[in-house]
Amino acid sequence: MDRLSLEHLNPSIYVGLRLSSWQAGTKENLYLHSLKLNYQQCLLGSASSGHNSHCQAKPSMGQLALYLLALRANCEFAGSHKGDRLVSQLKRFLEDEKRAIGHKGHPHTSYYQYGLAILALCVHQKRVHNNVVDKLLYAVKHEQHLHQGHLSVDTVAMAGLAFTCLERSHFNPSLRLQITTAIGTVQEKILKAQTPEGHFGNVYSTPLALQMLMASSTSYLELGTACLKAKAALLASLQNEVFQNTLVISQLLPVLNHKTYIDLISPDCLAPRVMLGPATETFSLTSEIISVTLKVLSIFPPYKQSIFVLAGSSLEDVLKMARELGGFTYETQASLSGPYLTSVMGNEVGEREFWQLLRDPDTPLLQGIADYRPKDGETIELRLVRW
Ligand code: B12
Repeated sequence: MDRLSLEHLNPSIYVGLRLSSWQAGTKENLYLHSLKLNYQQCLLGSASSGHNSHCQAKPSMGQLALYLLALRANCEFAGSHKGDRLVSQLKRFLEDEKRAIGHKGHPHTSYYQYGLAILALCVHQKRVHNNVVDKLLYAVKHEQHLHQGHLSVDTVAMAGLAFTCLERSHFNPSLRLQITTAIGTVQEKILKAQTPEGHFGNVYSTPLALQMLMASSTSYLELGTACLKAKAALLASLQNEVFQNTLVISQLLPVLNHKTYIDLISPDCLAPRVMLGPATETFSLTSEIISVTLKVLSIFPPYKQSIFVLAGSSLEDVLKMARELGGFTYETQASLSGPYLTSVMGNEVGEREFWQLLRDPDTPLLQGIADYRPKDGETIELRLVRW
């Protein structure tokens, strides 16, 4: 929360904190204030101040949706003139995405952001057309449209949260039956994705999956054991310091407080929360040198190089070192999850392509370049793939 530049402002952090059992006093108000300034300026073109030059990129549909969730987390409705314009913008985004799905078979952004946008409008008691909801219903039913044929637990969980809000709010009454069926389908898919350790999908999709199950379950008995097992697995992961990324932590905090995004329909802003102490940073100083092999086979000629870095360095440190040594270049883009790798050796990603991070032989990493810390002797591959 100390980082108030637009690059780091993250509405998801505010939502997570407000739905947790912790509070950050005046810092929280300042953070929401900065969110409002930045999002209004960048999205409404700031007619009052006449410039929006510090907005590097306009917030995406999903970012606008998260901003609206942040307002609800503070018990505000987007009722003012400015709020109404933001709601209209989000509805327009959704309409465009609906058309993209019609033409290309998938949205420009992702079904994750599509679900998030429906959820955000819903908690603000704003309705969307049946045909917008219909596209998400279809995608959940025919899952291959969601994620390269694989089930993305995060994406179905987000869709499930959106459906649960619509059902609770009695919106889209003519789709009621389909919405209820879809909620059941999502629950089933999440439960089926439970790993032997108890995670739904992987450790980082478990917080959203649990939110979905907790919010939608009518009979706690039926979901009880699976949820308990998942919670135990999460607590174990917490002890092992697996949660480093602020965005995933922000999705986890509500769950630890028995809350979900559905609570934003009527949030309890007076619930007592415990004041957070000052942040303590732990540094592990070491002078041990490790070797990490970096390889890129998606280009010609292929690149393969051993890089020497201090033990405990992140993959981003390895990439920086490789660049310093020469013969390797890369670019990143700031996102709510941290730096996202967009280009390697001048090869920018095209539409629905991404630079996948893998550990040899063929294991996709579960963390981004800033969070993943390779071990001595590891080989990391950067691979340009379609999704
Ligand atoms: C959609 C999605 C993708 C899409 C993004 C493309 C697109 N046009 O949407 C694809 C399939 C390409 C993708 C790739 C990756 N993803 Co992803 N992704 C998601 C998902 C489902 C939603 C993100 C989103 O839209 N958020 C909402 C919008 C409003 O926020 P945003 O910041 O503006 O969104 C952008 C970033 O999230 C970025 N992005 C997507 N994934 C990741 C991962 C990291 C580490 C970073 C820094 C950025 C990033 O793409 C979004 C669109 O521009 C999340 C699920 C979740 N629980 O958050 C996982 C999630 C964020 N991804 C994850 C991972 C691990 C990855 C990869 C590192 C996998 C890999 N081994 O290569 C790569 C990124 C590699 C890189 N180049 O840096 C993890 C991160 C866990 C963690 N500890 O931080 C999550 C939580 C999924 C999970 N449960 O494992 N992802």
